[in-house]
Amino acid sequence: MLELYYYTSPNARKALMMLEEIGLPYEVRWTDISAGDQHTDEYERINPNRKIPALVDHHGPGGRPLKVFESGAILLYLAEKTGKLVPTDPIRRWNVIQWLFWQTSSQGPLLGQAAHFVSHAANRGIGVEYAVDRYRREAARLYGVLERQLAGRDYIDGEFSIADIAVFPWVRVAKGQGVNLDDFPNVKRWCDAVGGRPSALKKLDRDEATKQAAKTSYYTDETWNVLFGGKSPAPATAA
Ligand SMILES: N[C@@H](CCC(=O)N[C@@H](CS)C(=O)NCC(=O)O)C(=O)O
Repeated sequence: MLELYYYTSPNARKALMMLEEIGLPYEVRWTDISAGDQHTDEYERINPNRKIPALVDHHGPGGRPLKVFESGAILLYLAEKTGKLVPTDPIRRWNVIQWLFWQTSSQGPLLGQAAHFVSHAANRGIGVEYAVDRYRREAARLYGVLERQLAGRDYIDGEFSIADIAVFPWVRVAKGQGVNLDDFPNVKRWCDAVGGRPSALKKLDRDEATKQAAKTSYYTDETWNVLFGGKSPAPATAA
């Protein structure tokens, strides 16, 4: 059995989409990061970085249980476990892996900062002009990289793979990063194609976990402090 520690955020959505794609049975363990669920001792034993997503495979390699954190590692683990969505040809395999690393080390973190300064901080009246300019520019650069890679290709590696699953959840929220997808026609076409898959998040958005998240007001004073204010609730002590 697979357990996904999940909250509706781009990094966790990658893992959810992958689970839908591969079709193995899984259960969602709702982890409300806006309430500090990631800061318990129990959760730290699953993800030492105290972030979502995390995956527990009770029948991992050799039938042994395995805990996996970091969304990129989760995608690669599930691809290897099932032989799906990562090519076997070594040249193509490494192409997919390098785009996966590009996503986890550049695209995700920098677009996250863009969204933070362009939208989340700005909506709270926190104006940081330099940061907004810097991350807007970097976001435009990253979308340009993706635009060029998608020229003449349906998907990042030609065929749909974990690279697309990693990149998509951040592109579908481009607006909040100050990016207009009309400026990146290849990316827009690709985003529509990925968003139209049966595993797509539009459909997953109807599930119970996501409905719960929609009810949560993400950025009240309290949730802002938990997520960005360095005021995490004190971790519960182990029993
Ligand atoms: N590199 C990590 C990043 C995980 C991450 O930043 N998760 C965010 C949600 S997208 C989170 O758990 N935030 C809660 C917090 O910062 O306390 C991954 O790709 O899994």
